[in-house]
Amino acid sequence: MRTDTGHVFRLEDYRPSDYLIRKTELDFQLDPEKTIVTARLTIERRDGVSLTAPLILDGDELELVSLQINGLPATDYVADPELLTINSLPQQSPFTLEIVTRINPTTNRQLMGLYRSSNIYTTQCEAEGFRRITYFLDRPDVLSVYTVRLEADKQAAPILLSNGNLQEAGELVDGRHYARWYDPHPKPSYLFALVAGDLGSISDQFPTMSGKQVALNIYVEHGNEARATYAMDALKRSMRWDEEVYGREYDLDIFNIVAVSDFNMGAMENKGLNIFNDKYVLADPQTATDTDYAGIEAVIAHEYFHNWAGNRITCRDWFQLCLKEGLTVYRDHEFSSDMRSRAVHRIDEVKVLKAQQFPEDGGPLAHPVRPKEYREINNFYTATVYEKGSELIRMLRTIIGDENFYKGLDLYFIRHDGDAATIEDFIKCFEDVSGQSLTHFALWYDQAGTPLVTVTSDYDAASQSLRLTLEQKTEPTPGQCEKQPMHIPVKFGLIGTDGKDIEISSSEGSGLQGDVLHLREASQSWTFRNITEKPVLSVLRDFSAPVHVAQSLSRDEQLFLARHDSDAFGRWQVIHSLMSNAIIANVEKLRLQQATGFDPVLPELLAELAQDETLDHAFRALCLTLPEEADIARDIGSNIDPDLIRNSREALLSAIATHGAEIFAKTYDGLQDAAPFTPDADSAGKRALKAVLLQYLAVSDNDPQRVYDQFISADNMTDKLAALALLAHRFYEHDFATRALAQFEQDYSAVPLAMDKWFSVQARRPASDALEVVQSLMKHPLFSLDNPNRARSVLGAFAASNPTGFNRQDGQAYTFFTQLILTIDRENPQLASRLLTTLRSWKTLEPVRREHLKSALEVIAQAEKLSPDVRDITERMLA
Ligand code: B3K
Ligand code: ZN
Repeated sequence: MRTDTGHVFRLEDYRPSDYLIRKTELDFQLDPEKTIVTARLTIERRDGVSLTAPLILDGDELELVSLQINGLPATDYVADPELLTINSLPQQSPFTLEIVTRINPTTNRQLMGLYRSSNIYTTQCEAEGFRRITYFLDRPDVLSVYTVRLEADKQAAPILLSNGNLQEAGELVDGRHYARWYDPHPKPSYLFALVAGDLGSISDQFPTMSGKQVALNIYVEHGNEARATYAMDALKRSMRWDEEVYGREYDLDIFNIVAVSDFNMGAMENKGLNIFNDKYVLADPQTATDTDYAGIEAVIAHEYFHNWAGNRITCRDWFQLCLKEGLTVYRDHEFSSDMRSRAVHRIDEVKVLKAQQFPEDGGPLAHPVRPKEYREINNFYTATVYEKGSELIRMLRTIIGDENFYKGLDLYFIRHDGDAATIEDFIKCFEDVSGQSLTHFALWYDQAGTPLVTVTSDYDAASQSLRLTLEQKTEPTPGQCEKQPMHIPVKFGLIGTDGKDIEISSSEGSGLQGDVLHLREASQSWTFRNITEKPVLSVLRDFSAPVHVAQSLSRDEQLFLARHDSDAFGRWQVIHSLMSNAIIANVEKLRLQQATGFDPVLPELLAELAQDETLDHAFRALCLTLPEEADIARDIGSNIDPDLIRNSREALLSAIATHGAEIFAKTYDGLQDAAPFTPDADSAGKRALKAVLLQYLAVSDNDPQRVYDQFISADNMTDKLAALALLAHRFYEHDFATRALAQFEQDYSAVPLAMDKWFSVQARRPASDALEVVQSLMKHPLFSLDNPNRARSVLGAFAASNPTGFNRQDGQAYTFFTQLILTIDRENPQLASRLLTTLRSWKTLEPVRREHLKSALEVIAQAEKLSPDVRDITERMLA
């Protein structure tokens, strides 16, 4: 294991490398334990660099076999597993270097570099995995043209893939064969990939906008071919969409995707050879839920869209990660919104942002969208860089308008094609096309924390005017005490008593543009004239900026917005706040041991929404879904007692269920569909509504029969899993729960992605003995810490999605979990540190739990050997 050097990398220290690698020719003699890699590099000394400047190449656990310079053995060098320093180099540039290394793909359990997963050789190089294959200038601003020759046993590895186009393939002696791939597009080492093994595939073709035929292949384990057709369809739709919306055409003859089962994250955008966690490729109605289908569509699109945003234009250094990730998340969100319901998708995006990014921004791991320093770059593939990064692109578009947004992107794609660029380069393109300074907006990239926007309004009936004041404040975050006001675009509307938006054409106070208020100062006011009646204010429509909003609306105003806001997001948000506030009010009562109770207006509103045929099913489902316990904890903010939150949430659930029982049953029955399963958004919306109604009915029935019936009769995984979760969480002592879990296990024991769901459902069971449940799940023959999906399905689900079970007051689950982090860290530091970040909000817990968790984190901090990944997260969390 690589141990921590404590080195801090700083953006301000960036300087270009002394040498460039123009050409990279790689030869792989693939062998499970002893793979020999020969790298022939054409190296150029940059102008002005001293002839005596050493060439320092990165390595990681490498074994050097030989080294030649211009065809002669090198003598003046120092090689250790982490670094190759060559002191004497030819004066003449360019020169060639031939480096031979030996690596062991089988023992590589970090899943970085070249490794074996189910007998398939595969790679993961972003961010710094290429240095585990050969010594290299392993940094994104060194772009090189790659030729890759792969050689392997033909029976064990009939398929040999790398980036670019296939140049040549053939048979060799002793049952071996080879293939040579050439990628004409210069690329950084993190985009290198190879795959070799015995795989099945499906193939298709895509005619590009200029009439070129691109061969498309998706490689999967034999037997899974039919489960890749949805991914293929999503790929073709993504390619067409990128042409139609952004004018971006694919640039190779072939596009390959490979699905592997051991993968640290979702997928990887290697040039022409995307490698995927099979979770984001494989789907059929029996094994994948609607969420899985939507995830496949989004991730296939995301990786494809990187071809321009990331591959053709890459990042100068890893501090600029959001340049490719924020933009690509934005593009995949837009794609999914075009494929599905835009309003529903926007609500889902915001739910994820609030659940993942807000706690990050408000806790010890807060960092700017473009961090200024890091110790381990792998820890910065965060919700802040990705999701908030995408929100920044969205705000940019709101600020400069659609036309300038597309013009600016066109300019960016032309001006920086083939570059390793920075955020400044990107912003400049939009300044150039719009003629507008974006200096103030760009602060969003450098300032961490979620601003709080406080809204106050004052209506004066005599002068028929409304004065609106917005104030902003951002709390200090680690390393950033002083915060400056940001440029916050706030979409808004004024709604009249008839429920319609009042037209606003002008205001006193600068920064009104259409329906957007541009808040730039700490405090700004606007006065609107000719407002003939007191309007209800709808602010931050469409969630136009990633901020918290504080606004005191009366209960009647909230109910009015819940019924009349023309902005679907605004409507959902206000319903969500009504629910959250009701639960929080009861938490306080429970804390003081006072009697609880709910105002019946909320249950009435939800019953009304459930049967409102003018609203689409998915939207109704979102409105009827109570905030999660973690959402409520975030709204409370401190002194969190997860048991009180759960009890209070259950009480509201029960009040809604009782009040709406009849309507919910009627609506649920009306949704029973005889048509065969299709994964489209409309049908998925119906299933989502059915699932939330079934939850209320399970509570009001207080009997599992209806749920069990759905479990048995379901013809798809979405309906089946919704029922299984209700049985396992609400009726776990009932025979139906035992039977359903056993049936599921029997039916799906050969389908790992479905078994992940079975493990996860049980790890999320909200009960006092959840820890024991988790411990027994880990003894199951199909459990393994080596497979990241499986480890996450139990440990990730337990820590992140079982607030009462995980936060038991004696702290035992914390000790258990942190010990496992240490175990996992020895094999797979990225998985360990990712799991550890689920504890990022530990400081918001009530004192007893907080102290237990602190002690558990301190045990990690004191461990003798820690990876840089886990050391960094632990120390930042404890700081
Ligand atoms: N770029 C990869 C993520 C790599 C993570 C490295 N620790 C996937 C993506 O964002 O598309
Ligand atoms: Zn990405």
